[in-house]
Formats: sequence, structure tokens, C-alpha cells
Amino acid sequence: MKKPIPTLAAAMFATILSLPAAYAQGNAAQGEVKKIDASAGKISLKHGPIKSLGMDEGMTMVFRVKDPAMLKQVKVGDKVEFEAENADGAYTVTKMQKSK
Ligand SMILES: [Cu+2]
Repeated sequence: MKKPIPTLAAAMFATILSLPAAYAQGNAAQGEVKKIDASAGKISLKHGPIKSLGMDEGMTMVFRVKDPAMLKQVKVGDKVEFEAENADGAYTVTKMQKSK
């Protein structure tokens, strides 16, 4: 008779492994504010992989922001969590908040 415990452990391990993958498929990403251009409504973020936008590796790049008010909530050097979308070829931050 097989012992059930190793099977359960394997199932739990598989579940734990699948969580980061599910997270990476969403738009949410971690980043650091490198530069803010409020007059242009743009922000430079150093960010981790955003698979949904075809960015398999982290990089530093300029994003537009959906709402210029978002730029007043952060400053250069802040760590942020953000969501971005590709809107007609322009990468646009749709949500952003400081990381804790
Ligand atoms: Cu990028």
C-alpha cells in the first residue's frame, strides 16, 4: 500500500511552484522609479519581467501614465508595484503604488 503523505507533499509542492508562474502572466510588475517627466506624462521605471507585454527580462524603460496624477504619488528612487498595458504601441502604466 502506498503512503499518502509523499503524494500530498508533491501536490502541495506543485501548487506552490505554479503560483509565481500565474503571477508572472498578469500585468503586475515590480519596479523602481528612475526618472519622472511630469510635463510629458512619462515615467522611467526599472522593472522586472512582464511576460504579458513580451518582456521576458527586466529592463529600464519609459512608460506613459494613464493619469498624470499618478506621478505625484511617487518620487525617483521609490520602489513601486505597477500594472502596464500596451496601448497602441505605447506602454502605459495603468496602476501604480509604492511597495511596502
Ligand atoms: Cu520593459
